[in-house]
Amino acid sequence: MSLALIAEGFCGRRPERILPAACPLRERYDVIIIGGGGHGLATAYYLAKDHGIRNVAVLEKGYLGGGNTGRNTAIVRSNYLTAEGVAFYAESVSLFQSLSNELDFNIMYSERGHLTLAHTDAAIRTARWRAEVNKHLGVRSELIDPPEIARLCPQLNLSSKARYPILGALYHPPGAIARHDAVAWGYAAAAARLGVELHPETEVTGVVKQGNRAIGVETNRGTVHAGAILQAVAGSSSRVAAMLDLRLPIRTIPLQACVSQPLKPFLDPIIVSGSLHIYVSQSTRGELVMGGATDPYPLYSSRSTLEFKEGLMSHMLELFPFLAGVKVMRQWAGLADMTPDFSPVMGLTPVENYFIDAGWGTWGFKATPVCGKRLAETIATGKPPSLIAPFALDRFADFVQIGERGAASVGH
Ligand code: FAD
Ligand code: PYC
Repeated sequence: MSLALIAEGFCGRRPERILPAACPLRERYDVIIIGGGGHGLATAYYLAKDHGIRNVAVLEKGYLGGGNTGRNTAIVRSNYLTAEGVAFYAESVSLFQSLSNELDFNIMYSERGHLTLAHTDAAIRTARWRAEVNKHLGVRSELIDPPEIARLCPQLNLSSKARYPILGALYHPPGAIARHDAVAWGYAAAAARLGVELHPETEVTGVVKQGNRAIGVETNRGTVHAGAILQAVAGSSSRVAAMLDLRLPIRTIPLQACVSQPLKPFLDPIIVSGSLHIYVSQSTRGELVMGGATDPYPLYSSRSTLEFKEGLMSHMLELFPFLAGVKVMRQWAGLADMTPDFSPVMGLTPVENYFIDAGWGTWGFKATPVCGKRLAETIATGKPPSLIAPFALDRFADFVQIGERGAASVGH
């Protein structure tokens, strides 16, 4: 430890505030964003920065970033299956790569490479399919064989005697992890510097309408009017949409995750196994960040279960037998809003001036920057740009779904 650091500890100076202190709610804003997760905060930032719309309030019922943004396993990638999905997530990866500089906030972006293991012929076929779609759209992904997997991750159990031997993998070099809280704080701080108001502990309890037009929200701190409203509430999408009698094609299912005690760094790439229902990366602190399938039933609860942990650990040991004896340190859960096609819902709704960002299931952290940027554009211009137009709510009525189930890292 340097002397300067020790001296700093004794000088009694308080750290600078990252976020501004609380302020009263105004009677009206140009834009109200319901939900202070990464998506809501990013949208507020791009509204102010790209479109000069600064009279914006983000209303968050708890604390900023305390929802799924602070609960995810922070994996960023664009190795999707459909052309619409690949193009959309590729823009997000590109925005993530320069986000620390853009926000002047270190989001600890760490490019690790992403391996989706294939244990069956069907999984090899899907991996090849994804690799071809990715390459066609300029995204680096390829199908690799076990010797190449061993070179990238020598610690993996590649024995042919394993219960599910590894036959190959989809390798996606740009796959990365980031510090999820820092993404929320970085967007919040940058938005606040541009004049956006951030209101934690402000719960939206109703939406005020005039005919078919949304004109404001009711909150636990009173009624506030707005020129436009965006709902970006992840696991609460159906409940908030119900305030306008809007039905969404969404089921809400808990998704759990956990971390191990810190270990000496040994795992560089992110590893996903669909057959074993497990994914794992090693954080910069040395903890193994692990998750698996969603819970087996819809539920509004973020409790953790022993059943999940036991299943996950037994599968971890099939991939990394030498980890027997390592302890799990923390376990938690978030609420995944699952759509039938495993793709999000973004853009206009049947209610005028009411925009939606929902259906982020188990895959929305990686979309935080692109979602914010393109929804800000949608609100500013009144028209969804071509990158997000395919993800409109009315695709379910028109039967033009964007099937991404085969590219979800999480089992279902
Ligand atoms: P949130 O961060 O949940 O923000 C929504 C906010 O709305 C919340 O803070 C909530 O309090 C607030 N809110 C709700 N109702 C109201 C109301 N009435 N009034 C005011 N505020 C309200 N995605 C990936 O891409 N990669 C991953 O590795 C990954 N891993 C995951 C692991 C787990 C365990 C979980 C649960 C999810 C994971 N995800 C992952 C998905 C990802 O976390 C989410 O899709 C993403 O965080 C959604 O961001 P958001 O800003 O929309 O939601
Ligand atoms: O979408 O890559 C992902 C993911 C990994 C874990 C949860 N979601």
